Amino acid sequence: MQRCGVLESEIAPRVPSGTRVIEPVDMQESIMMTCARFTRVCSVLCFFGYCYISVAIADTVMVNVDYETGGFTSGYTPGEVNARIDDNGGPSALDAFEMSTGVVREGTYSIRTKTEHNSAYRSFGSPPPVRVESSNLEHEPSQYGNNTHFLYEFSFYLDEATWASHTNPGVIIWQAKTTGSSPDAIFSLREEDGRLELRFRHVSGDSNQLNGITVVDEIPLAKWIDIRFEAKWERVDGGYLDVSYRNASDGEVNFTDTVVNGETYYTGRTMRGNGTGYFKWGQYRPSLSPEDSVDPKTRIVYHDAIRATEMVYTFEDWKADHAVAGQETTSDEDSDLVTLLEEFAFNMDPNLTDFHHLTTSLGTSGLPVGYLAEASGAPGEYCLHVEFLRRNDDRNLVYTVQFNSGLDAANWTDVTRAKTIVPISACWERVIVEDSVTTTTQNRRFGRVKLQYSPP
Ligand SMILES: [Ca+2]
Ligand SMILES: [Ca+2]
Repeated sequence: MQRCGVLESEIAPRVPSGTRVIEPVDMQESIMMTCARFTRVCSVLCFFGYCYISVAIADTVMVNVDYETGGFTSGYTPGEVNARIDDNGGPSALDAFEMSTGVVREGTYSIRTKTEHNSAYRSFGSPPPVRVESSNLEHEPSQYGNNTHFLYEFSFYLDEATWASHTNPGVIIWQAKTTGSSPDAIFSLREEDGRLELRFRHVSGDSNQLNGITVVDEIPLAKWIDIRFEAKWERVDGGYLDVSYRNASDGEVNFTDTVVNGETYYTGRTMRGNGTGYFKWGQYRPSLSPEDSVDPKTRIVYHDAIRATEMVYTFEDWKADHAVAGQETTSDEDSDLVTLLEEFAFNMDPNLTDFHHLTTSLGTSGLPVGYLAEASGAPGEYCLHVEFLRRNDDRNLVYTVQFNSGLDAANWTDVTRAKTIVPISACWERVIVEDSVTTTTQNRRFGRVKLQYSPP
């Protein structure tokens, strides 16, 4: 099995020195990059003009439900990945689950669920909420338990006709839970001040109370939304839950933000119950029972690209895989001016003299790059941008971008908010951070990426 943290890359032939990472804009020559070795390496980069491109990406995807087989179980056995149709406790309505070929996030097929104010859309008899859901109930490799770490992904699309009115919908479209216990995490649709929003709720320590945060303020209809949910499941301190999303259907591929406060918003007990954790997707309408209608409308939701990737790769794993287990974080046994920790953090080879910078927008290996680009919110003004690779499978490694008008150690300023985060794979992303100071007020700025590693 491929390990999560390995991004394969190759070195393309050298290209002429005209391939520079710093764009030829007016203030170019006064912008410099520095860091422990930035100043030195930048000039080397511009002289040699190396260009690295990716050829393959490998993650430890434990379950991948893309429906490309055209069936409800997406090639898994019905026991592993399950659409709860009539003969195994699911709804009896024939159109509760359908394969869709007209509305898809990826490939040729997605799954379409429909719910109505009708007992044919119930599951498991009584109690009678309306429920049309699929799950990975018996797919052991993608189940979670105490002290496991997963990235969950799914995409959903709300049918325009059935969602034009959305009073009090209360529809859960994805949830993680242990058998016989209340859910650990829920993505639900609800109305807030006339807007249809996506809400994320989660367990809270010892309490059964689920707290909530808004993930998407106003969900566009007839558009695919991609959700990423990273969970470090822990009964005790050390757990966390991160959520981010993107609107995939308008061409934007930028994840807007980690929704809650940067990296981690919850530390504590994220596991409840003693069962094995699994997840479900589709429609669960707890407030809609045939006997007690709050929202009797028909609802249609599409789901696609449902995945769970185990986040298991650490610096120590990487060191073992590269036969450098005895080396220190600051060592440079391959003599390429890149420390062992930098080789790990930026997907480089600790046994190869492969000093190079990341190729903007394309590369999957290399040291951070800096360049001038137009400032957000200030058309016509430019500022220093730092672009770098970030791995998110070892939480002991923290990346921080800093800017400064000089090289005095006291004046580096952290910028915690990324301008752009583009996922490359489950475990790797391309991050662009911009300086808040533009060339209108400063003609000389420095940037660096600080790496901090805390051994477990
Ligand atoms: Ca090295
Ligand atoms: Ca190297």
